[in-house]
Amino acid sequence: MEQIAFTMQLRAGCAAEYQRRHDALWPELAGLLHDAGIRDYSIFLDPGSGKLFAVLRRLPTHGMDALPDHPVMQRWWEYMSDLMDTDADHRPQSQALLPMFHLS
Ligand code: RM4
Repeated sequence: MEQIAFTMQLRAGCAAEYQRRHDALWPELAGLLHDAGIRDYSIFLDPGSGKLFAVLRRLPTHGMDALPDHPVMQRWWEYMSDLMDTDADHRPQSQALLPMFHLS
């Protein structure tokens, strides 16, 4: 399985609410991400900068590229958009990270 990582940007003062909403992640969103081949998805926060660090594994057959077109994904992004830096369509602004080291 491939592992990828990316960053997103949380707005100041939004950490507790961001965590609360993820603790109550919609079952239909969890199912959507799982069906798209995503596994072991974690998001960490750098409290000083508000930078969110996301890391996940995905199956070789993953369907992540189609997620932005899915209504549940779009609803989640709109729901989260008051907490995060987003594009005009509510998609969180994200920066892909380059793998530099791995020890298994
Ligand atoms: C984040 C962000 C990501 C989504 C996760 C589940 O707040 O919206 O795009 O994959 O939640």
